[in-house]
Amino acid sequence: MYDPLIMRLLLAVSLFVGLGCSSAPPEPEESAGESGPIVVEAEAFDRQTETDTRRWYVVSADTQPPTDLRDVDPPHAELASGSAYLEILPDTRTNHDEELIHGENFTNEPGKLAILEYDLDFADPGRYFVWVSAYSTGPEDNGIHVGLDDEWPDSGQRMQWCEGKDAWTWASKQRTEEVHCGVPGLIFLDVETPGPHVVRFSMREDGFEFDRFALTTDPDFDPAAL
Ligand SMILES: [Ca+2]
Ligand SMILES: [Ca+2]
Ligand SMILES: [Ca+2]
Repeated sequence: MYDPLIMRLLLAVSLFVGLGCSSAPPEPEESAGESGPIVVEAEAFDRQTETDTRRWYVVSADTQPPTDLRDVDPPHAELASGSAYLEILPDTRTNHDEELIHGENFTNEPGKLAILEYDLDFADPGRYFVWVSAYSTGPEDNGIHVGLDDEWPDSGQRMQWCEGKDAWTWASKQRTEEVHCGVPGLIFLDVETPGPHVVRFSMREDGFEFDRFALTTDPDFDPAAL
């Protein structure tokens, strides 16, 4: 297991170095929209809860989930950021022919299964769009929910990936009744006050593979810059 404190320190150092290498002069943060994204490694979580049915496991060169938990695809740590990621296991539904069991291998309700928690300090309040880098190999491992503190807002439900199969892929799209592959711009958290908050992710589909996430006040954010 990675020490979350060490991961945070590494993240802080990398952000510092990244800022230091920038050729642009520093600008005063006149609005939240001009501040850079908050980027966090998924495996640097602080806690997980609601783990009786499904839970998140670290996958890296040194750490493998228990082999008795069903997982049909090979590990993908080599190309993950930090060479590590999280996966929800067991993965008992990998395609439409396998039985969908609500509350077990799927849940449309956020905050019910396999909740990850990240203690973050927000310098600025504002609307933060949530981007997640995930690795999907099938049609039933590509959904997750996100929430803030004790709230699971509509704008954090049903993050969805369709494009970018078999690769680590950044996305920020919400699955809707009309658009199953997701609509951009609908996934966000409204942070009302500066200071400490808990960002939380919970399962929608088992087998979800989670590398890192970014929070940005920029509605036109391009994750290719990361
Ligand atoms: Ca898998
Ligand atoms: Ca699944
Ligand atoms: Ca990672």
